[in-house]
Amino acid sequence: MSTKAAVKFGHQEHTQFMEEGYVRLGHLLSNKELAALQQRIDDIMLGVIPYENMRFQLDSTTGVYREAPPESVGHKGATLQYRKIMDLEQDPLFLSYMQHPLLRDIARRYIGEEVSIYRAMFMNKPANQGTILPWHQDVGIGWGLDRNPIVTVWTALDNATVENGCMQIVPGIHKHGVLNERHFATDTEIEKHRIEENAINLEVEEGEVVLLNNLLLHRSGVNQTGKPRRAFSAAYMDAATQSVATGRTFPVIFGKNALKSSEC
Ligand SMILES: O=C(O)CCC(=O)C(=O)O
Repeated sequence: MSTKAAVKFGHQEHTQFMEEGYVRLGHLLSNKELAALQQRIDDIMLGVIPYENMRFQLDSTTGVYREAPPESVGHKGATLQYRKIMDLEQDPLFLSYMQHPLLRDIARRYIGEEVSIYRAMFMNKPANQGTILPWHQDVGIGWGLDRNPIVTVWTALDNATVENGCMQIVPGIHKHGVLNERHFATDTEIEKHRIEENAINLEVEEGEVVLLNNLLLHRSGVNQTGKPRRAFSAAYMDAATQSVATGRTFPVIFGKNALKSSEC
């Protein structure tokens, strides 16, 4: 895929990623490529492009995380009210994006030659809806992996603002390691690390790509606007990473047995 701007990952980006646990990479996609991904995800939600083996979760109607319907394999009906869709590596357009040369360079730098993907995930805040996602890190026993991934690539498919439920992050918190093995931070941990005082809003433009350390604490709120806030997030990890429960490995994105978008 071609790039809209000269995006690079050099010393400055590496240093910010190390020090703050995140770095804004700019726009990797041309307007046309972004429009194609936006259209594709809507087509998947509406069942125009059917994927029965992906995991789908409808959004909550209350905004409360624990009240969102369960996520399970299979389409749940033609609607734009999805909260989450996983396993998007099955789609050639998303797979091709995940295999962007810059993302390959970043994966090579932090992970190595053989790289798999834990969850190629659409994260949606439907218009005037959305679910509060509490403070959490993308690591720990709750993730069920035999090692913690380090690198997540989060891409805004729409402008993300405070009004529509952009992510909030706590720069530098990754240096404290795993705060809670069960995924969500407790009130005590939030207080101890002065999370609310140190949090910043990650407002970004559509198409912007953010590299996140999986140890970076983040959260997001509801969407109070009449338009969706769509995003795509994928955790890149060592292809040897296994599920603790089943021993299975995950779809390979770079390396010897990497998926090919033409085969999907
Ligand atoms: O997009 C969001 O609101 C949150 C995304 C997230 O938690 C993730 O990518 O790990």
